[in-house]
Amino acid sequence: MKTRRTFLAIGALVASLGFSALIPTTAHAEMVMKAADVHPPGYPTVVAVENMGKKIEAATNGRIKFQMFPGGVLGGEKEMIEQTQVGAIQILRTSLGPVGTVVPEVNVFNMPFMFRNEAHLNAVLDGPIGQEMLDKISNSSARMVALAFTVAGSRSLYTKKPVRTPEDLKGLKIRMMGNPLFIDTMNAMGGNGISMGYGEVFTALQTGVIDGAENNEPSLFTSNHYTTGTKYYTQTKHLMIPEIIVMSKVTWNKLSPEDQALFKKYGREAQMEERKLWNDSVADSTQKLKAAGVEFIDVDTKPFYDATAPVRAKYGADYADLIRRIEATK
Ligand code: GTR
Repeated sequence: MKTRRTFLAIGALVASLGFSALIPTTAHAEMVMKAADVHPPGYPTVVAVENMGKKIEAATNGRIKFQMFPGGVLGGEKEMIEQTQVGAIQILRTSLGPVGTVVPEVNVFNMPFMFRNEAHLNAVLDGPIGQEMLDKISNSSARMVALAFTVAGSRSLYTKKPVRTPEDLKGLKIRMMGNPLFIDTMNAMGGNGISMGYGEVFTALQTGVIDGAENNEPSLFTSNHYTTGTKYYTQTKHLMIPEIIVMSKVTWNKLSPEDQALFKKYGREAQMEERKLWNDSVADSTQKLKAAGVEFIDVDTKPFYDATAPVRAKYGADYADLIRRIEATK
């Protein structure tokens, strides 16, 4: 009798609130995952993760969905990694740059001039070495499960004065991502590496705290850094750093094996989708940067390659076998 009365009461409440609002679509509670990225809406990585979320939502009948927090609203990459580790962020797309401070082996991918070109990088990421690296991150103490890679082209220098040789970098303060490897890289290339979060670079360029930075075309364009007077974009292509989509291990451990498999499957699809979006985005932002007066300077990269040999020797010392396998990848 009591149950029946409760049932009727709930029925009346449902009717007064509108039917769909209170009727669960499945037997399980809904899980809304916070997904985060430093890049703005529309950026290839943001779109790829959003689409991954839509596929997962469809495959689970709305039981699991993503809520995207783009544009670094949840913090810089270092802070977002920390939040992911404790489970405050569930899905994160981050460069491997700052991950190298947490999982040292990742620094092999972060070394200057490690990959011959983008085709070489893609072959490494899509093959067994890429999978091993994802597993390495997942099995490390980093408390994140690495689901897939995204790509970010190559990073070149942008400065207020033209740079053509390592000598031209002398005395210039260049912002690098937070990882000692990158400071060593810039110092070896001839400049002064300054570690700073992505979100602070615009003001630092504007106020002259730094003289330049380095990044790929879509980042240079969408961050508006080029509007601060850094109109020389020197094609050093010194870093080709992969990125990853990770899930907090706290969240991962709450999922059924079936749901975990869905994340791996749609993560891989996001990897492939982002790559297409990426190529279009590079073409589009290159054209827009040039139209805005940014000068792309072609340089001989050999002096920069030679200058950074000690960095590869230092960070690669413990991983000679892995480096040999990467170099042998066609
Ligand atoms: C971008 C990358 C971001 C972030 C940024 C930076 O190319 O996609 O994840 O690492 O560079 O320089 O901080």
